[in-house]
Amino acid sequence: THPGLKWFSEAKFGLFIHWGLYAQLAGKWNDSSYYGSGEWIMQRAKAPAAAYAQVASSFNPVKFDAEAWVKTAKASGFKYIVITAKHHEGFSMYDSKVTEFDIMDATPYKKDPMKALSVACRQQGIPFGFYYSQFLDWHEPNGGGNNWDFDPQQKDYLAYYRSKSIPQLKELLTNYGPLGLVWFDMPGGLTKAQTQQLTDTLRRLQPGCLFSSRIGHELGDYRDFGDSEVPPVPIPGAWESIYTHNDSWGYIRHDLNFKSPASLIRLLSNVASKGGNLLLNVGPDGDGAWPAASIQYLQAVGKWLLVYGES
Ligand code: JFZ
Repeated sequence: THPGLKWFSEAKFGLFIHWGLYAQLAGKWNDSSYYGSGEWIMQRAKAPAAAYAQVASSFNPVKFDAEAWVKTAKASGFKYIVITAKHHEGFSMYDSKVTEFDIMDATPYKKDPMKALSVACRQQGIPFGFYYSQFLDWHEPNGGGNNWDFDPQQKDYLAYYRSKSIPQLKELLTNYGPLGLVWFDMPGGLTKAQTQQLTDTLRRLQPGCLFSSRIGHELGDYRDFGDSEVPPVPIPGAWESIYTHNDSWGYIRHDLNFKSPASLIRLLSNVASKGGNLLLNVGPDGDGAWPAASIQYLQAVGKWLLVYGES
C-alpha cells in the first residue's frame, strides 16, 4: 500500500480552498450575477478568454496571510490542507515559468502565495497538497472545455498536456517541498496508457505523494465521492467526501448560506463514522480574506473537536 495512506487515513478532516481569479469576480461578470460554483463563472458567462484574463490586473490579495490561514485551519481541527494551484479558468496561483498567466507575472501582487502556504504548513506540521485541473483549461486554445472561443475540432489536447499541464505538475511537485497529495480533477483527453505514463512520471518526483482518483482510469490512490455525497454505509479503503461551507467552491459575495457549526459536526461525524475523510471547502475572497462566517463557524467546530473529538 501507498505510504501516504497512513496520514491520510488518520486525518479525517481536511480543508479544501478554492481560490483564483473567480474570487475577485465574486459571482459577478459584467452586469450579471451568478449563484453556485463561482469558479465556473467564466464558462457560465462564456467570457472571452482575453477579457477574462484582464481580471488578473486587478487581483491584489494583500490580506493574504499564510501563517494566519494555517493557524485558523489548525484551530478549526483540520488535519490537511488542499488548495487550487490552477482551476479550470487556467490561471496559475503560483510562480510558474510555463506561462505568464500566473500570479507573479499577470497581477500587481507579484508574490507566490502557494510558496508561503507550503512553508507555513511545513512549519506548523500539517500535510499540504495542490488541487490541479489537469484537463480543463479555458485559457488555452488546446485545453479542455473552452469551446466558445476555440473550435473543439482544432484542439490538440496532447499538445496542451505537453506544453502546460505536465510541466506545471512537475513544477508543483518540485518547488514546494514534500506534498501530501495532488488533487487532480475532471480527467479527459488521455487514454489509460497515457494516464499511466503521466502518473509514472509524476510519481518519480514524489513517491510519497498521494494522487486523487480524478486523475482518471482508476489510477488514483484513494477514492473521491461525487460532490456533497456521503455513502450510506461504511466503505473500506481510503476515501474522501467533499463539501463546501456555503453553496459555492469559489467565493461569491452574495452567498451567505453557510452551514452552522452543528451541521458541520454532524456531517464530519457521519463521514468519519463510515471510515472516510471530510474535505471541507472555504472560498477566500479577492483580497485574500476568508468569509467571516467561515472563520467563526469553523473555529467553533475546532473547539467542539478539542472537547469531544478523538485525540
Ligand atoms: C469539480 C470542479 O469542476 C468544481 O469546480 C470543484 O472544483 C469540484 C471540487 O470539483 O466538480 C466536480 C467534479 C466531479 C464530480 C462533481 C463535481 N463528480 O464526480 O461527481
